Amino acid sequence: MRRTTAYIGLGSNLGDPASQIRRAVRELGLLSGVRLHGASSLYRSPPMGGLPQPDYINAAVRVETELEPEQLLRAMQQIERQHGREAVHEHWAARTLDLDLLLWGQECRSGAELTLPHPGLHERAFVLAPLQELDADMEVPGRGAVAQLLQQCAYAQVDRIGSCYCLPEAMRLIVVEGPMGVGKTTLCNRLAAEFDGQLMLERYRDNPFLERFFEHPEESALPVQLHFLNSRMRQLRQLQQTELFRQRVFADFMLEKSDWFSQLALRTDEYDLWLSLYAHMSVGLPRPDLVIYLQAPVPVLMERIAARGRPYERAVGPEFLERLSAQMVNYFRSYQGALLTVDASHADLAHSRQDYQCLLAALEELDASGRYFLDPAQPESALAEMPSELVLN
Ligand code: PH2
Ligand code: MG
Ligand code: MG
Repeated sequence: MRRTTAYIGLGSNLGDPASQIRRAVRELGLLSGVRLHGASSLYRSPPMGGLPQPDYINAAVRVETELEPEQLLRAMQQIERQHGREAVHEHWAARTLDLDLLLWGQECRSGAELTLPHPGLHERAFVLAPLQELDADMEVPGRGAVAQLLQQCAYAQVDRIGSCYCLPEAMRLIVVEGPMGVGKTTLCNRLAAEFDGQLMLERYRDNPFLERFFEHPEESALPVQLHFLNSRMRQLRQLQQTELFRQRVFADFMLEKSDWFSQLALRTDEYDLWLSLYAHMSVGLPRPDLVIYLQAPVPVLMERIAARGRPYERAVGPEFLERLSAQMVNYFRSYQGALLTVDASHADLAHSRQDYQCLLAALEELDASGRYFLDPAQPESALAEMPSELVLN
């Protein structure tokens, strides 16, 4: 079956525009012969066209479709009708939902029912900005690069107001965990930008004992672990004292990380000392509302570590990574709390918009106590409840 990449613009300025758009995005993804590959953020702009009416919320989606342009258009019109849009309305009047077929492959045509690319596309920032977000290098057939069109645009006023995806309100502290090399920090950064959250990142470079550790591991293991523990706890305390989660927080570590590493790195007598400090210092620190646990096999981790070339990571060998991974698997097997285990061995959450989008869609579905499993590289397999007897990795 031939598949074509198409882009659809969404707009609304009546009722609750943001939720209309979000709902329509889901509905487009459920059309048969259509697969959702990406949704832009939501953008607000003043109404173009001169009629006095509320501001618009706009977005765009990228789909892969087996449908011909006319078929896709009819399916889109069906969704518009389901959203209470009247079939006949004043030109450019306010509307609950407007779906425009912007691009269908490289198709260029002009007709009464359908013109491709969409005739207004190249001069409207509220269309170009979401398109550029979906594909920064996009070329609009017959018009040129989307980035340049956006710069030249007359209707320039458009503001990103937030993600097209919603996180459950109660999820204030979201932790991305996983072994070194799996992509925690990158994902964390991406999520914080997506949801306008605050970042809380591990400060491993500040650990003055780390350098010596690689030369004399026996001597420096304890101070290394104590420094990490102290630094992680301070960050969590600070969070608790100052912001108290006014903003959502995305962290690339959880406190237990200290324990996983200490168990591996310390002698038994050292670990006992470390543990007794840990046990009473960790009381009362904020707990994650959700842990996104990224997994990948050790060879994949080694490859990614080699590619990013951080010296302290390079010193870590495959045996250590095996043991660390096993430690985490063991910990999360009996973890109490919302947990999304993500198979990151084939998915590229840092670069693939589609894989990342698959994760965002999954996040919307979570509830506060569930255990879930997701493989973004298998888009057909939706979010699954985690089997109770799961063998991870
Ligand atoms: N759509 C219109 C008319 N005017 N203005 C903005 N800002 N956004 C729209 O989507 C829009 C509009 C007719 O489809
Ligand atoms: Mg329109
Ligand atoms: Mg329209």
